[in-house]
Amino acid sequence: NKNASVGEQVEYEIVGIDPGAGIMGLTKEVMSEYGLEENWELKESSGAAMTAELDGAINEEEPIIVTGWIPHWKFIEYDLKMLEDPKEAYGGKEDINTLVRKGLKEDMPGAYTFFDQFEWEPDHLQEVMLKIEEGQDEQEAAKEWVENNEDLVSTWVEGAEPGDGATVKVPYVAWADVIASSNVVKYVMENELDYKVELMQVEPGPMFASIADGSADAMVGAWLPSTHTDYYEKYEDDFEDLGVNLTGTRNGLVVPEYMDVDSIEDLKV
Ligand code: PBE
Repeated sequence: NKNASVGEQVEYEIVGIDPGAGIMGLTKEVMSEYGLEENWELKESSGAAMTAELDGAINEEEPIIVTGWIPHWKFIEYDLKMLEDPKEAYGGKEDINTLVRKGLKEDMPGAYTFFDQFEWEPDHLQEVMLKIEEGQDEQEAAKEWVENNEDLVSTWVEGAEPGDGATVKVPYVAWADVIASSNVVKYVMENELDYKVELMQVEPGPMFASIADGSADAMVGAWLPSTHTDYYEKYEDDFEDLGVNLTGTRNGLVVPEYMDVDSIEDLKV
């Protein structure tokens, strides 16, 4: 029914992802800032289930609202828009930082140098995400991207001592962006620096906790300053922040282009 409000069309449901994701907490705050907390519901799901639901809706040209973030392959695959957020309740543009455990510099100086120098652009990350989404093996996708971007990659490994086969543990959450970046890190460290990289798939809390307690070595998916504030502040004294590895991320509510809505404010009516 085209005359129904957006809320009625989607039954007042926003399709979210896993409950520990920063975007879930942010979305709850956004809902209360825009006065949506009474009528609307944020459904828990997962990154993969959310994109599957989006895909199903788009195939039927049905209305849907999901939590979304940039960079993400879904913006290449579909015609989507991120709703305007005039109150900047999602925090606007953010960065992704690299966090390492204390003592990494002394124990594995080459790995530390690599992580310190690792930095790329949203378009790069999006290319790798799309290859993986299209079904390419994660390490194959990383390999292909690295081979096409040797100049940039050489700046990451420059001056880094090889690891003589030492193992570096990298925790990651199964969000498309973190899967892609962690796999690129693994490919480069293993093929250009003689490290062995163990990727450990975990929940968001343990991703931060394992760096703080030293049971893992480095993570490349800390979204700051808004998305992961709570985790960051909780463990801040117990890790080393190596700074930005990518700049220009965004969180928001995302709908297909064919929906007649442009701003989060329009959800109120
Ligand atoms: N994300 C992607 C994560 C950070 C990386 C936006 C889904 C989150 O919400 O915590």
